[in-house]
Amino acid sequence: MTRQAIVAANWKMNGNLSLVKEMVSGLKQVTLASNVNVVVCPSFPYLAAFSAESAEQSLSATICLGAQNMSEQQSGAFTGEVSSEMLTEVSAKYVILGHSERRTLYKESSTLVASKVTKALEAGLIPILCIGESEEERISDQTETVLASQIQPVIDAIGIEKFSGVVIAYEPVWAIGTGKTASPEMAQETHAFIRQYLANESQKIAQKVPLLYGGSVNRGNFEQLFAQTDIDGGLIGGASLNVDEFSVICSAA
Ligand code: G2H
Repeated sequence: MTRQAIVAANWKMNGNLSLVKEMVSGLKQVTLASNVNVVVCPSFPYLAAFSAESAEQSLSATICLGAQNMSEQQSGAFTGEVSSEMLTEVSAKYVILGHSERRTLYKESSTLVASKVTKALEAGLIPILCIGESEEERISDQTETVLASQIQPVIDAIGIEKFSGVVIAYEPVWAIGTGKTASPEMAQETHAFIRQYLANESQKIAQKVPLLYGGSVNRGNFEQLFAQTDIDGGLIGGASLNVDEFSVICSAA
């Protein structure tokens, strides 16, 4: 079975209108393999601009827009929050949820993340559910327990069947923005565990869910990572701010 491959750009709190224009122009030159979707996730203020620029330059529909977070609430008095419907109105198709920076810096629990995944699916968005262990957790052999504790609340909230509409990004926290990358073998072993964890509920769904790797992916290491059996693409931070580097990764994915 050929799974959907995805290369997603997580700009975090970086970028500006110039980068939006440059990225759309750069990606317009890229030829993607037939099973690859590219997702660009700029900060909220640039979503509409990316959408408009994509339309103006007639960007391929396989290059999509994503947000970096959203509220689990529908609407109302939640100052500073952004709803799923606001995202769909500006043509976002994906939303990153539960990124480790949200979990650690903003204390988002796995239960809250599960509520956000539920809300995103209801709105027709594709959640990119981020999971990953810290360095201490890996050293103390807790990786699988931690990953299970991040996946299970989502299964409990949506049921395994609806997991067919979810993408998982495995991002070991110790590899994020540090320049340290998991070796391809280590990443494959962990991705295989994640797929098996889903397979314990449904083999069919487990084979369908795209599993992305994230954490200091760049033009020098992506090929070996993406060549692994259970790695279906990447969630890319720092290297996605460079149009040339990101384009190279997308075109070779
Ligand atoms: C991990 C990743 C993108 P970077 O956070 O989600 O960032 O590639 O800079 O490690």
